[in-house]
Amino acid sequence: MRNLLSALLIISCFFSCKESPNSTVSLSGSDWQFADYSYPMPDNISMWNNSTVPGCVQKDLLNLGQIPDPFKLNNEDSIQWVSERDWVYKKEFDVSSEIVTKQNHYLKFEGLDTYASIRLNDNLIGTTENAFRTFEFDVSRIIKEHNTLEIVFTNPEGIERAKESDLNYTLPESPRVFIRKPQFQYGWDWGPTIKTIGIWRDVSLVSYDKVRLQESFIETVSISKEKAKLNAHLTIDCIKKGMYDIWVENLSTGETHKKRVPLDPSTTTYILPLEIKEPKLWWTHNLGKPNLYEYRIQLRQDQRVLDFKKSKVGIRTIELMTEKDSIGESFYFKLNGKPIYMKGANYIPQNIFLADVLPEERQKLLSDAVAANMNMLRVWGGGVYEDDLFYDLCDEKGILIWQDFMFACAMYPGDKDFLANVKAEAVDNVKRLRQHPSIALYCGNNENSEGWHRWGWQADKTESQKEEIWNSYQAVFNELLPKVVDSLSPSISYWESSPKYGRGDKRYQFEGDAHDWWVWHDGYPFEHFEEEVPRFMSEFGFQSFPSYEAIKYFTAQDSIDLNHPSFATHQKHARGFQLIKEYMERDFPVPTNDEDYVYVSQLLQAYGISKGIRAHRAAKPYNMGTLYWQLNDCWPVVSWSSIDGLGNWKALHYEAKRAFKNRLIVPFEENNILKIKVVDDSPKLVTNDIYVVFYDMNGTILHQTETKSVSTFNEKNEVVYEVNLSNINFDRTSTFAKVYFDDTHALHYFVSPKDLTLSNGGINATMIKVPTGIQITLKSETLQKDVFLYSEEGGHFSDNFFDLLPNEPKTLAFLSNTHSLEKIHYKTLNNLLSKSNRPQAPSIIFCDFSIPN
Ligand code: BMA
Repeated sequence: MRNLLSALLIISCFFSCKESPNSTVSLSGSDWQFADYSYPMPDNISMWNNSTVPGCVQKDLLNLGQIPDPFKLNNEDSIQWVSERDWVYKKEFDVSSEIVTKQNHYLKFEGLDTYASIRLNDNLIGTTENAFRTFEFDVSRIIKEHNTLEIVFTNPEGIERAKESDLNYTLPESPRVFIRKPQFQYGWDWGPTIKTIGIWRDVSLVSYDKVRLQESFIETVSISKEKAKLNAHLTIDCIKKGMYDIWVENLSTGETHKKRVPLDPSTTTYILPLEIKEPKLWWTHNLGKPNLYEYRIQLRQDQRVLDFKKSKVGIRTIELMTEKDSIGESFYFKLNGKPIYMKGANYIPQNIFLADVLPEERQKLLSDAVAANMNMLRVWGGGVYEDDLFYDLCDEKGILIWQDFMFACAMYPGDKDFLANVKAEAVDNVKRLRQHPSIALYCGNNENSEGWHRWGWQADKTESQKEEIWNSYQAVFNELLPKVVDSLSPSISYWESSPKYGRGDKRYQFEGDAHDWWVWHDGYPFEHFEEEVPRFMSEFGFQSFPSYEAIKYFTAQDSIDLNHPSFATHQKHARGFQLIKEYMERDFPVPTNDEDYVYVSQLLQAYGISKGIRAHRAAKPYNMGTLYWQLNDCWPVVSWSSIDGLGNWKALHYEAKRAFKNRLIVPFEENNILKIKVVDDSPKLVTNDIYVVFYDMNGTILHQTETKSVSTFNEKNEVVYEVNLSNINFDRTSTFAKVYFDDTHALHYFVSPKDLTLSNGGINATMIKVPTGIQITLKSETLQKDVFLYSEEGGHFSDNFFDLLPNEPKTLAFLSNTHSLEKIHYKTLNNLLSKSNRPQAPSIIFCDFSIPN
């Protein structure tokens, strides 16, 4: 579909006019060819095969059936040869005589992965060595009506080896550090090793006669209630001297600014001051509306539009506040002058085959982030600077982006060529992203500084080698990158490295952002999240198995078999299974049945991570953000994600949705006192009564506390309510407490899930077919812990992995194309804890109402 669209988008012609305007011809599509170009040459280089651009060699070979699906079984291992060879891509294309007669022509490549040399009609027009950059090559003298474009991709290995041997030491994580391409493709603890090669973003031919609007950036200069002052920075390439008109139209307000300018043949940047009266500010979706103003900028001459661009502008200020205070140093964001608590997750590329991500998949993932009440995502440094659509959607949906530069968990070179390459990459990408109101922060790298100081990387190095490596680090992350940000996007803060201090440093808890990997990597219990709360938690996580669908997909089996050999490549963490089991034994029953084990692994992940979220939010304003590791996957795998590689929500995503709501009630125990905090990120003040009811598992009230009037505005976020538990007679294993406040409530259990006394009554389910799927109402006479609904049919449950309270019916939807009621099943912790009494079949009442017309 995507390729069909780009193929159809042959030309962007601007309005009807006599003299033809500038044109952009898409050269993407499925009419490319590719061939193995390795030496010794295959017998017949004319053995060309069909290829699709954007894409990569691995995808093309897969489409041809020449390699097996690397997402399935252990096929990943058998496709490694592909990235060890050289490849050539070819496209023949015609250009209309109208376009060929234009003066200037550029071939524009938005993503070449990575070492490419490009020939047009047998002329070498350029070479590239950075997959993150956009390249333009002047082909004005070469373009014809019939053209042959050829791109040879050299495999990186030889180049990497040569660069490695230039140094008298080995850089940590070499050789990937020498190549500017997505670092996770060299293998990560949640991703396969697939070093793609090919044309991964669009290719086009840009042609014009007189002028071209090369770039536009509308910068907010100042904001008051009455007006926002903006500057439009317009970079214009002119090849024909003359008078031209610049029109800047605000399509949202109907105002147009016009300016006539004399242009000489050169590239000039004009700054045009603009204004918006009574501006509607851009807010994250949880605090207000993400208002956007749409602009159209045109270059005209004699009433003819020669070129134009459109952009959406959000009026907002965003600042990272790092100020010394009595504890250490703050780390929080101010949006439009107001401190804002960040809730979200770390984002990795949605598919290792980057060009495979469909627009609707982007839409879905970012809608899923909003649905889970996230207002920030961190685009992590081992992936890619995402495509324009990603940031457009974040702008529209009111999600802020913490943007890493693409460096992760390694030490990088600092020679002249490398620095020049990185500088060009940073300039390209900051220019591309700076218009987006969603951009909140640029961060130099992920965990490089922590790695250098804590992961033993210095052990085998001499003093002078250490000095050289650290100087290279400084040159990239403390000189080059901050300078680029400062010169191109000065209103956005730059942060050298995430985390600021590793967990071996005492300042971890008091300054900057932190990654808590005591939990998981160091095996600390989840309670550690409550014990050491940092100023901003930018990573913490725990693994779980993905959905049954994903497991069946990669094991290629109809049932769940956790001993299947394909887990050898679909669990990348050496101690992963062992850690899941150890943590499960602490807090949950450990099932012997594989399906149940997958279910409990997801409960465990949700239990641990939501414990962290609650602890972080309860520490507001000391702590001002919590981003868990990780939102999504790049293939089906056992990992830390809350949404699996097939787009299915794990228990964690449902739980994050609850824990990230603007208003969160946090009950916790200290010295046999049940203490309660009410955290509310919403700017609206609410005052209401709070009280707690203690129930047994059948819903009988054991105790109800006095009411107290409480307000959500509580600057220091103190405990607002206390219940002395020694005054109440209750059994910890068979009691739960429900805290009531305004229209929200919270549940509190007094023991770990595995120690709860749960009865094994069944659930009554009423199901009604509705146009969007099935409406389900569940009811039980006893508390049903962690109800998990699932179906063999594809679909999404509007709520899942929840506690069903005694005699409180709950209605939810199964959004699906299917209406087969008998394919919906459930599991509960009750069933697991009293396995011997497990009912043969759930007591589901099917009500097969017909779908209304
Ligand atoms: C963090 C990330 C990733 C890694 C994850 C889980 O450090 O930055 O590098 O995948 O931990 O180990």
